[in-house]
Amino acid sequence: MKRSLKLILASAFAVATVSTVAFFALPASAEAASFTVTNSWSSGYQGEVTISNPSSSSISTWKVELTLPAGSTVGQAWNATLASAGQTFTFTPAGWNATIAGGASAGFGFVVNGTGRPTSCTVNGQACTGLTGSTAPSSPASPSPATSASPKPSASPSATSPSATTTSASPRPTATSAGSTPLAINGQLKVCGTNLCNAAGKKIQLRGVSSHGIHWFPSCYTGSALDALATDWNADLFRIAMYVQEGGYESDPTGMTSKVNSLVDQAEARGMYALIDFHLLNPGDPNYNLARAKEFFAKVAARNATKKNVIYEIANEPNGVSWASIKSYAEQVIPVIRANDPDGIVIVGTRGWSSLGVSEGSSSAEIVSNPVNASNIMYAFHFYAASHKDNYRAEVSKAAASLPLFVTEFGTVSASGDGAVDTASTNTWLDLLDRLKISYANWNFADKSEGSSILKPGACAAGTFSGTGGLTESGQLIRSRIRTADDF
Ligand code: IDC
Repeated sequence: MKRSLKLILASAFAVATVSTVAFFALPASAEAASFTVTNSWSSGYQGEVTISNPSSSSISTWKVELTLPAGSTVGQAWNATLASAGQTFTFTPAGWNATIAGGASAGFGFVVNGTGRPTSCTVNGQACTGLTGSTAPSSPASPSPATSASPKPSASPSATSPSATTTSASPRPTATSAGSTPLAINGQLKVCGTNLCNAAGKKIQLRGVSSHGIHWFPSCYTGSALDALATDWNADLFRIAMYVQEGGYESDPTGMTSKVNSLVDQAEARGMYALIDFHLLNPGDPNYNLARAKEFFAKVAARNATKKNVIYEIANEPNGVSWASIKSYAEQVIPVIRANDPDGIVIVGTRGWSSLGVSEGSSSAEIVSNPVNASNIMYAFHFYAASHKDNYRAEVSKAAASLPLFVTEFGTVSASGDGAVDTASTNTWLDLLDRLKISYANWNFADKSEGSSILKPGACAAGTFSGTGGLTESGQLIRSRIRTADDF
């Protein structure tokens, strides 16, 4: 089966090349593709294919074919056009990503309904890497918290960075003379036009980090961790990622609510803003959790109503669901918050994993033409620097002219949360966000062994939070960006 499929693909490819001149100059093996599973759950999974062009000349189009075992189908794709014949799913360019420059890469993603992994994956007839070869369902992705057996990083600061003692003792470098905390300087925030403004009406940007799932990494969210974020990192913002599924709120509403409240207090005591993240992910339709969201937000909004440091993020990453459904969810949850905490800013997740719709083939236009009917709200945008590049940046630049945006989560790595740090793309992104004064929180402040972790495995148990000794490559990059002076 596999062999004959390849033969068919090879001849299809030969036909396709007739009209694509740039292909003629290429060796047959110029394109390479890798398949990865970026998320999985009991009834399906999310995959990504990255197509690389290691040659020095550009290629003008591409075609990826995936074969899935019976019982599994591709439900949707983004950044690609999907066609299917039987169990073979063909992905061709979305329109804007056909050309891949020499040395560059392009990628697309998709959701599989069913747990069978591809039995074959080819790009322009060449086999992809990264196939598991197994059709067995993988267990749902879940992190394993670091144990005390994990290797402990050295506590000594690196030669190129100031030591923890020096940095935590130095005054916070702000643009004001107060030498005070972000919260003391800015007070109750509000949305002004397409920006975030402080109590005095000045446009500001908050920069900080997101926790990982707070139920998985309690030793990463201690008083000394938050001290380091406030005084060594000069972070303005701490996002409290409360998973709803995967053992989170759904399993322990009372315990999770009190963990969130305690972290709100800890951030407030250090003068940082706290972003309460209702971290829904799978299922991607927020309405699945509507009753839980109303119950949770009624409680946290009432409890924290008089605080000035709380921002509410009501839906981490809606996916596989229309903007109309997300908007309907938002218009039911926001009144619950407003009834309890009238002046708290609410951030609404957007379609396609908070990609403003781009990752599901849509765009911010669907929000601009049909915004959430509420005031003092912002819209979430998420990116992972190694996966989401120029076309996403272009969308953010365009959307920022009409919509108040908040990057409540981003990673320096691929959308899987793992892999290599893409320093160039991260810096390009953060330069753009700085220029547009868009606030951001980096995923993630935890010490799991994955590329997006800020802390090295074992750093939380060891309490190595200040300085750079306990930081991963991603952590060092993010700390260096966040600790520069704010423009408050
Ligand atoms: C990832 C974590 C990983 C965990 C997985 C499932 O990094 O350790 O096993 O979730 O819970 C998101 C999500 C965020 C993901 C992250 C990386 O908001 O929960 O975290 N990501 O995949 N959206 C895009 C990427």
